[in-house]
Amino acid sequence: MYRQDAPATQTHSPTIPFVPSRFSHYLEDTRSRLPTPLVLLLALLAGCGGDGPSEVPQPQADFTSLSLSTSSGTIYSRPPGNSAALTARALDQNGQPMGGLGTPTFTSDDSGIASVDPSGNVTAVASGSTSIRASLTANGVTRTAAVAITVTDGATEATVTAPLVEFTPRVVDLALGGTVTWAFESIPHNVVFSTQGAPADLPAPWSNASHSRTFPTAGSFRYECGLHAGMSGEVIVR
Ligand SMILES: [Cu+2]
Repeated sequence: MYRQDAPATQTHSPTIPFVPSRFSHYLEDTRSRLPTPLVLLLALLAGCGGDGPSEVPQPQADFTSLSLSTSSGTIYSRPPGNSAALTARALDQNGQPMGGLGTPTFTSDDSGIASVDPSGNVTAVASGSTSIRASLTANGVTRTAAVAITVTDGATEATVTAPLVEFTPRVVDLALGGTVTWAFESIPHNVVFSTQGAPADLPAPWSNASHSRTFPTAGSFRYECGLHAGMSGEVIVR
């Protein structure tokens, strides 16, 4: 009957005006933030004649998000490559950077894996995965961002091939005490280290075979092929 109908219409009626009113409010906001060419022209004309500071209307920027320079990254547990610098930018509703909102705070979910200083410099502590978070409160709102950080010791074993006249990969990242195997195909090559403290050379040219060297000390060890000028590689041991 009548009392049954009334609640049914009332259930819907509050939402119908609610949505358009919010929407039109949003449109109004957007319009006021985006100056039309006419407004800009008027502003320029006003600026020409005026002797005070320019009165170009500033679109209202809302602090909408915090953006980090990367969303994920891998660093090594020991140098080189054991740190990374993160930068955080405040962005407005159009994705444009906003200045003057202050400095974000950085925190590490697990400082036993990676630490972070107040400037956003991340330093590896031990192998594992964690997240570094940035947070900035400005204009009454707090925005956060996170980056997934992996800390790795490097490989304990690596293989370098040379199907043509290039070592592949040219640079090997090796964990301390790790082993590199050079596996050559039909083109003969050799391995002659040019860094002091490197393992013994593999001077005799060989093909269709492989030879290994273990790296017990940390450092960057460069080597060359004595048969092909400019054919060089590097083993970075951490
Ligand atoms: Cu070679």
